[in-house]
Amino acid sequence: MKSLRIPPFLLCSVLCFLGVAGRAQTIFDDNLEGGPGNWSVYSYPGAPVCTPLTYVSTTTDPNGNHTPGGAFGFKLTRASDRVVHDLDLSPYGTIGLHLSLWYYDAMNMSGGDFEAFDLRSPNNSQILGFATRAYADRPNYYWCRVLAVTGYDPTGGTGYRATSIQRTLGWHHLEILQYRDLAHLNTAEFYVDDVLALRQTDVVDTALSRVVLGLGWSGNPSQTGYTDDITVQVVPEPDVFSLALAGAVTAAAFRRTGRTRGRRGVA
Ligand SMILES: [Ca+2]
Repeated sequence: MKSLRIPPFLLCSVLCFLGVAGRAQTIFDDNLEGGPGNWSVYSYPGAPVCTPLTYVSTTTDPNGNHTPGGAFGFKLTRASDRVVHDLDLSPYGTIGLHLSLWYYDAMNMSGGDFEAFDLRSPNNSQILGFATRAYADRPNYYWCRVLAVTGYDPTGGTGYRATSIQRTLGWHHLEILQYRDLAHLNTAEFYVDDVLALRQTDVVDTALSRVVLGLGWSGNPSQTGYTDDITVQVVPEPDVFSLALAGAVTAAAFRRTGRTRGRRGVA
């Protein structure tokens, strides 16, 4: 049996392609060790006036940092605390995003203590987020937020959807994945500590370029958690990559086969 010889340039191209497909591209990464300068206080016409999250260090807040070897993070205190970071997506075209952040849940179960984190469009037409709040019917569970859906909305317009993942004291990894490839155009996934909290498949497809930390609504009494290590990556488009890769491999095989057949024909 003949071994398939792949030209070095093609092998390099395929390996490079696999590398791109297998490694998500990070477009924002903030462990808050360099200060709070990446974040600005949320401001929107008609919205309540917001306040900044408190930049803390472990000298005053032992639970205020998640970064290994680091010392700084954000503390959520007032319910009006809310900051944003706007992403420049112009170099990327149509992409989905993967927001990863760490959240210290202080397990404040008093009514109205409410911490929220989300990815959203700058005009607030779409919001994909997490919330922790002591709702009367699910007092210690995570909630996910999908504001705009193409199907029936059972949330009464708030977008808050219950999960079955219980809150516990301490640091937790919250992740939101927005897919925008054609095969998953309306899909978003939410994970808590690597466990799927919600997969929504009727999400209105919208470019999301704003990261929001904090509730920002003083109708609630407080926020009492911490957040740190906020990262945004481009969501690989598996079908597109797979199709392209399959196409490249098929093309290589076809060229190989074509040459072989040609040689046989000559021989
Ligand atoms: Ca930190």
